[in-house]
Amino acid sequence: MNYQYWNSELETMPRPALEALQLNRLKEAVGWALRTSFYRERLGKAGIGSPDDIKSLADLRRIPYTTKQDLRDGFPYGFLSIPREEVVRLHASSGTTGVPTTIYFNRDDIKRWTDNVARCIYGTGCNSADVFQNMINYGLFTGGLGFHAGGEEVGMLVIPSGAGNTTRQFRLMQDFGTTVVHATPSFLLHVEARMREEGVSRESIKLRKAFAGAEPYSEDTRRRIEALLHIDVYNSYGLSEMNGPGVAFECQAKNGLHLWEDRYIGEIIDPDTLEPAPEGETGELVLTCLCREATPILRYRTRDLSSFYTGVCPCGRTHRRLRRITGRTDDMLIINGVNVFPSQIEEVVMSMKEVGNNYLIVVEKEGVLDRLTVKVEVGPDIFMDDTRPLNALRDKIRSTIQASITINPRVELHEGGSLPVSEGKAKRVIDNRPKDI
Ligand code: DLL
Repeated sequence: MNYQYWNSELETMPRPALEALQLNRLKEAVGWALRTSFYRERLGKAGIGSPDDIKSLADLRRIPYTTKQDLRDGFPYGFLSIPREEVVRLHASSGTTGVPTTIYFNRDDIKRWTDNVARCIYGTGCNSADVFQNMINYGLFTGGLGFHAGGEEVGMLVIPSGAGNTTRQFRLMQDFGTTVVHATPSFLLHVEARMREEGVSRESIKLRKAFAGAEPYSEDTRRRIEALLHIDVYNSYGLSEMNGPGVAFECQAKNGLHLWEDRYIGEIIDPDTLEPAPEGETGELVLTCLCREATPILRYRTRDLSSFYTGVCPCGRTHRRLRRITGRTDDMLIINGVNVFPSQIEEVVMSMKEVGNNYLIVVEKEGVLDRLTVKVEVGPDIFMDDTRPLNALRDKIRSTIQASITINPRVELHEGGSLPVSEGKAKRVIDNRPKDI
């Protein structure tokens, strides 16, 4: 196989040189972080008052972890390290109780992020001959604009189709000869199913590759999408706190996701002891961002479970490979690519006085897409045979949840005392989605 590199010097850099680069950039990132009062205090307590206190990569472990809660507590501007006037963009992702975490970028941050995504795209064999349809949400979510910019940087013709609108998606593919798409794996399966339903022949589209990410999926699902659409599917991992997509990506060997170690430092820790996990073992991924000045984040606990492959990749890149994410250490759900914390739903439901004491969140597959149902017990003042107030309440719960998490749930109302009560810790979430589709 002819592997192509966006920046061969950086991507195949010998480990000692790569680690020297990481050390320099870590010092720079610590310098950025020390401009915020949050890190001045946190790092100060750990005896780090200047970038020069970082003498080797081993000193990384002296830096305390940063959590999503820390970012929430700092909302909106607590982690901003540059004057507001120098910020050119913000992105945000959901927080546990409605307070989002916000990431700011200056011009150079956007350039570095774009370069990361371009590196990922180019490494799968794409070039300016490709037509790239970006079938993912644009907006505060990082997937849309992140891939859009990366695709343009590679020189592809980018179609900003966004998510949804399934029929229009394959019309666009037919009209413009789309060769590459980006989507969540569940949306890719949905598009394929709709193409079959509507009798769109494979020959009428030129698709040959897809980038799929933003939600967990199995190797079986990858193979299924590849077989159904006759394309190559590449796994794409990222999170808003680390810019969004472009953090780790599969190369053409499709055997693990290269973590771009010149731009991020990755560690795998035991989530209980917070000590490093033994080499090659599964644990929580902790990431340090070396490439964003406006919102520096050091040793971020991603809550994602993964491990590093040992050994080298046949593609020749020296950046270590992460295994497919196998789960999370918190209760965050990813529903059709959208991150949802059960507490966000609880906050809505429990704020309504018409609602009783118990509720249940059910996630299942409907066709290839995820379906969210919220079952809610009504309070004693609501009578189950009086349909008008029931319908009004159902609509109110549905629209308030949608306003909070952007997903439109199915809402079921139940009589007080009829939903299952668990002894001990309440089980509020039932996730019936198969692990392997
Ligand atoms: O999902 C960024 C992204 C956009 C990645 C487009 C890939 C493609 P967030 O909304 O902040 O950012 O969600 C981040 O999604 O911590 C994981 O739990 C999950 N996730 C992202 N990619 C994958 C993947 C974007 N390939 C959270 N496999 C992360 C499994 C993934 N989980």
